[in-house]
Amino acid sequence: MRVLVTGGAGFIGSNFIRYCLRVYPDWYVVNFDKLTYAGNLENLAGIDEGRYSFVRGDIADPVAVEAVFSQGFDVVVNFAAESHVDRSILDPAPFMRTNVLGTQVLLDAARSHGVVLLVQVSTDEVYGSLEECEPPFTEDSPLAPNSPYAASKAAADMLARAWWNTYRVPVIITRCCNNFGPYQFPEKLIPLVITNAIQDLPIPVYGDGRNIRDWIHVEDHCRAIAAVIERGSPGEIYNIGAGCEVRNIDLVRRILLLLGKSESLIQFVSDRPGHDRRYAIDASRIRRELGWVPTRPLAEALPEVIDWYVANEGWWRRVRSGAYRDYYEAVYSRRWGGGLE
Ligand code: NAD
Ligand code: TDX
Repeated sequence: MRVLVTGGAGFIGSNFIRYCLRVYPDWYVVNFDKLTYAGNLENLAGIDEGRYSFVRGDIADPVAVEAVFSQGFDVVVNFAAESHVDRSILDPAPFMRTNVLGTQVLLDAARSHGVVLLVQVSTDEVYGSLEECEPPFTEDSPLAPNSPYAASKAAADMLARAWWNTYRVPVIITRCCNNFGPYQFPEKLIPLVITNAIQDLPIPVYGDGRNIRDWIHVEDHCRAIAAVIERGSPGEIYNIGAGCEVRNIDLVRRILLLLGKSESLIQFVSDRPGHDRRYAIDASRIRRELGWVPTRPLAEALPEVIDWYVANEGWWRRVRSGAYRDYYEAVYSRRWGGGLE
């Protein structure tokens, strides 16, 4: 099977590519990525290139998308996005271009090339925020996005719905909760806390720290997307979650404890504007219909993920210092010509 993965140089996309090449010996994967600040080819270093290749390009550029689609694919998985809520508050424009316009360009290409399936990787944030007493989000919960990021992802979901209903483009939307695992860009909470704590730097906790997130190991998310590809129904939406709800402050304290660091590193800072209080996902549909179950709960997997960041200090130090851009330059210009923006 030929699979086009967009955004495969980011956190979840790179884990998905590694997972697919390991588990499916008959899958051939092309990674189409713009290499924004979040795209890091080092995330895929050492990968066997017999069944994998990289194409640099922008999902919002119809000419580049047409060129890559003309290679011919059965399945497209769209991970490409601007993904950080704080950045969307500072500057929403790139979120609209990539997350909304980019999805439209991919849907049009999927339509004209007749792909078998397009998986639109969405997020629980499209449902907005829950009170502590409310039940978790189901696929039927109303969309109520609160940040520019969440609004752009909800808009993309609406496009996917419309392209299915109008043109019968075979699209499936997945909505996953907060991921953790190796290769996560250290602007996100868990790798930020781990890498700051290792360096004895202050750890910023927004507001009162009592916001709740529902955490899933990235490999469980990847297995869920693979299950959707193999057994999902076009036109459907599948929530993905592992049922591991934790308050931010409790998570930060647990990481500090596991690293043997002092809680005095914690600094409460001003809250994120429009900060969603709680996310929680009801994943019973994907469990029931596709037989998927999460296997790496936060409590068990967190120590191992912390160990990964401890063992891969060179990786995150190059990301934090910006030196990973040099790796791009060296690899990119040697192999594909041209430089970075
Ligand atoms: P990430 O920011 O780590 O990676 C995004 C990747 O997309 C990068 O490699 C980047 O270079 C690429 N990209 C950005 N704009 C592009 C464009 N215009 N054209 C081509 N490539 C482009 O993000 P992530 O955390 O891996 O998230 C992947 C997807 O999963 C996103 O769609 C996100 O909304 C969704 N998601 C993430 C989480 C999470 O907890 N991280 C949870 C649920 C859903
Ligand atoms: O420094 C911080 N301090 C802090 O208290 C950071 C970066 C975050 N936080 C809080 C904000 C959130 O309540 O931690 C929580 C998690 O924050 P992020 O890691 O930025 O994730 P979140 O905003 O929940 O969004 C993530 O999950 C859903 C991903 O970034 C999205 O791409 C995904 O769709």
